Amino acid sequence: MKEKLNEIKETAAARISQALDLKALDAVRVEILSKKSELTRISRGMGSLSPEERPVVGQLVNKVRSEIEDMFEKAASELKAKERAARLAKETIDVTMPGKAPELGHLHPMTAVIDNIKNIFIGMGYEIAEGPEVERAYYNFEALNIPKDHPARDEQDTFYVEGCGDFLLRTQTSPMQVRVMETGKLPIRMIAPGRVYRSDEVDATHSPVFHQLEGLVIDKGITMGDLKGALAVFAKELFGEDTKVRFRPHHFPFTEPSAEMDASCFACHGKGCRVCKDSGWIEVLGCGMVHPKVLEMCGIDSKIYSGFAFGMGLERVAMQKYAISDLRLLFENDTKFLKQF
Ligand code: 2NL
Repeated sequence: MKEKLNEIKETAAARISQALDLKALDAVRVEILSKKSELTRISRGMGSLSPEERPVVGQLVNKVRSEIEDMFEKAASELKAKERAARLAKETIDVTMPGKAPELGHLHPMTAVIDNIKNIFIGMGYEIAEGPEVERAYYNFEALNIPKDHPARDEQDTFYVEGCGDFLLRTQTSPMQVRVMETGKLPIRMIAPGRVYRSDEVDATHSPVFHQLEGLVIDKGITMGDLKGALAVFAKELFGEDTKVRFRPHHFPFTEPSAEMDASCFACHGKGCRVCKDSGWIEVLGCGMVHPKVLEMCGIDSKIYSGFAFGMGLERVAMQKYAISDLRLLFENDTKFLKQF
């Protein structure tokens, strides 16, 4: 019996040492220790032994079983350690490998210019008013002293909402200023930036959709001097401290008198270059004193209040600032172009 048990123990040791992984070891465990194994069979057969033999053999069987179980435990922990070491070796990360740099985005040049101009006027105490791009024809034209037969309406004739002649895509941002004047809250110091629409063919300087920014200041005693002062400060903030401005007489239906403002060229400081087309000046905006008729139509007493207004095309400002020669580049969203800014 003793030899038999020794043989079982040796077989177990040999089979365990052959198991190369935990799964194989489990299979060996079933073979050696399960209910159908030889060892179990010996334990079961103890009933046929004499009362003297029984405790001796029982002790021996239990000792062998416990020794075999210890061997399994030891082998299992060795195999576990081996498998873990192998997994760690396989999962090693080479921290010296070059990484994948994430692509960083940035503001579109139009957004950058709009933010820049908004911030200049916020700094001077102006409020920002934004409103509908589908507008009442009355706010877009009549309230701005552009009646039905006015020639300016041809130039700006635009996209009307079908079957609803009273609504159109706004051709300028002035309707927003009319809306603010109509609220009756005075004084007013505001800018209205946003998209506007004209029925223009696309070329290097035209687009049926573009951005405008208009400003309006209304209070008692506002004069052309206030207009010139405010816009000269704006030009310095936008183009640089040494920027000079000049005003040329002009005509707009909604202002009287009206003017256009040029700024000395920020690129060549007036000497003449590609940016200013050799003139030394760049055209920046249109402006004027708000027409008394416009004030009255918006419910403001023109004998007590006066004001100035101005408007500029923002694509043009962006093109000048970044020396872009074709407006279409600002709309095409070609990342090869946009990456430069
Ligand atoms: C330009 C010129 C201008 C205005 C816009 C305005 C608005 C109201 C009353 C009076 Cl509600 N004026 N806006 C005034 C003068 C010029 O824009 O060349 N824009 C691109």
